[in-house]
Amino acid sequence: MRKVIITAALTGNIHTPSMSPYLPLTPQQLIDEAVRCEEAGVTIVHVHARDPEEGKPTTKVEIYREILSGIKAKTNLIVTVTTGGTATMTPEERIAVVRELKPEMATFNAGSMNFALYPVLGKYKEFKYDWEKEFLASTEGFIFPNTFTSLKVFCHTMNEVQTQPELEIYDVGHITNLAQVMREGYLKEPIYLQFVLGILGGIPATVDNLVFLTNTAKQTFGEFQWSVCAAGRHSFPLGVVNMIQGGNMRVGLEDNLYLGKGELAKSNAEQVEKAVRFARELGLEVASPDDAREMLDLKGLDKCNF
Ligand code: KMH
Ligand code: ZN
Repeated sequence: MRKVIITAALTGNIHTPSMSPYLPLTPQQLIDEAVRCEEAGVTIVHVHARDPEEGKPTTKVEIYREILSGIKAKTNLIVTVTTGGTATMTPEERIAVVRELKPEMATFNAGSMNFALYPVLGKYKEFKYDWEKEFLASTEGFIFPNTFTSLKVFCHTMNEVQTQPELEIYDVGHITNLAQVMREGYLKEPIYLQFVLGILGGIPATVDNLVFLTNTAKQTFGEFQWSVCAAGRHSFPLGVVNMIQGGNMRVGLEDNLYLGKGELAKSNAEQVEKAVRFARELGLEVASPDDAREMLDLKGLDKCNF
């Protein structure tokens, strides 16, 4: 029976606290969510940290350390740490969390793009914290910078500390970018791709586009393993299509706050339970963290620095 990797992206840096009371914000809430996700059968948790006071995304390595060591103390989960950073950070600052904590996996965003959230401002009238409105509005002028120079900085550190990159592809040109850094010897096989569909600035979330991305990646790389994460209501349908076509699935409140139409998910674990049900209905077994360590050739928790 084929084993499928289910990832839960616990909080991200897109959604803000006023959008859902269930969005985990503090280190303890993130650790508790990871434990609940493991109980629900998840394979990997993807972690962003937030400032515990106001829930604003933070890049402080010490907060990451608290979250990652808390998750390690209570679970056997693989953690994929974000390197998305913030608008003003250099690539060296964005990769600092990987250099310090040496996780098994970390994100690797494969190209520059507009990354806009401002249209949701029309949906929310009141915000709990001042920063939320300003942050969402500022994305109208935001370019997510991932130049070839920064891709090489990310590769350099990840190779050095043996962290497996999860290669985030938001549009078809990002596959070309990865092929180029691979040709130049910076990126090594085996590779793990995450197709991200439905971001305003990236490829729209449709089945045709997912198949197009998968086929283009197959023509470019040959063998690889991959997952999909799709924004909002597209999360479950495209996740299921991807499992059918041989890939893996990511869920979580980072990408989608809902469990079904109009129903907020009360925890990441509710979405994991739903993804596990879909996988089993398709005759797939969900990979344990140790299965995935083997499938993705990861170095193991004992080699992390947290
Ligand atoms: N937030 C997703 C759209 C990262 O953390 O570096 C993509 C993501 C990237 O998860
Ligand atoms: Zn993320």
